[in-house]
Amino acid sequence: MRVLSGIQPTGRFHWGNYFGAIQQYIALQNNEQAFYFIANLHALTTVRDPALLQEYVWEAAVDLLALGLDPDQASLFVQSDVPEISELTWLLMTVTQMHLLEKCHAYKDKKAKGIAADAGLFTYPVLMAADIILYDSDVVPVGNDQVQHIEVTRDVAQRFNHLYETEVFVLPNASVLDQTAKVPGTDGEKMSKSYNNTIEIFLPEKKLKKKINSIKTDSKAVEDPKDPESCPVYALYRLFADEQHQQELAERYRAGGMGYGEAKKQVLDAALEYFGEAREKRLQLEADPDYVRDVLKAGAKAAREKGRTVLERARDACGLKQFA
Ligand code: AQP
Repeated sequence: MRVLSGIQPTGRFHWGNYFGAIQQYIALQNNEQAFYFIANLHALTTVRDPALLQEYVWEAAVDLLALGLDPDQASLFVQSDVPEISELTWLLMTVTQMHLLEKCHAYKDKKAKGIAADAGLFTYPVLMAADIILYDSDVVPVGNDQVQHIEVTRDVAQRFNHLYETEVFVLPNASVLDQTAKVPGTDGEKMSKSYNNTIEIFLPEKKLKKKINSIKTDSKAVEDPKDPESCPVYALYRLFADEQHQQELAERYRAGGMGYGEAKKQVLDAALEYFGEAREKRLQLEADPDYVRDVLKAGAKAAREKGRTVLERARDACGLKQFA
């Protein structure tokens, strides 16, 4: 089974990215082949500062390695280091029907929130389809918000196969973890960089505490019984705690006598412990930039090797004969 996923360097990674996607990257990395990439071409639609984009790409690579991505098992690379992706995007663009893109909710939601939509944002699912198809990917680990885009990928790949009467592209499937497919942010809505409600994984402890304290709750007094199921603090605690600890906290919610401040403190302690090892690993990686660079180079080489074969198949299928 071939696994692939990408993550945008549009800021530092947050708990939603980790529990929705990165956690799966690590769990699936020992498959036949696993490709994980930092989606800097996608990020161009939101990050317009070149120095900042480079910084985010670098931090993304260090974060992923610190969180457990193992370059001996999976290839980690930067999207723009595989130029084949842009050519395949164009080939796919020519078979993508407008109505498929018009109904994509990521685009519709951002537009509804007043975020300016350019052609890059509108056609993002086609670039994403190319990202996936270029490596004959079978499985794409993602959070809930990306499932629709995988459906678009399947539709586009199928249409290409149908139009050119060949099984040139593999049809991928999304892999989604039910429990963490939509991690809530500090306001209870989906945690998302563009909604300004994220809790970043590697925030320094003081800032992390401040962020966790900003999670919105209702105004029930300390002595009141509370409902864990409708509380974002509890939802976030569940990410880190085992079944028994989850139940203990839920009982304390229902019994009353515990304020939200105390529950938030439990989230903080659990998060610090959960990511403790990754924080230490990150410090080591920061001190060894050559290692990180070598990982990205080797990852891009492996990705290009595979990508070239698939692009060749696509070029042949649609009649792009090479003369030079
Ligand atoms: N809240 C979330 N819960 C579960 N999974 C999530 N993902 C993102 N937010 C959540 C998953 O993380 C992967 C990488 O995300 P991305 O950065 O490529 O795209 P994104 O969904 O656009 O992330 P953001 O924070 O929501 O960024 P903006 O605001 O720029 O759109 C994906 O697999 C995604 O599902």
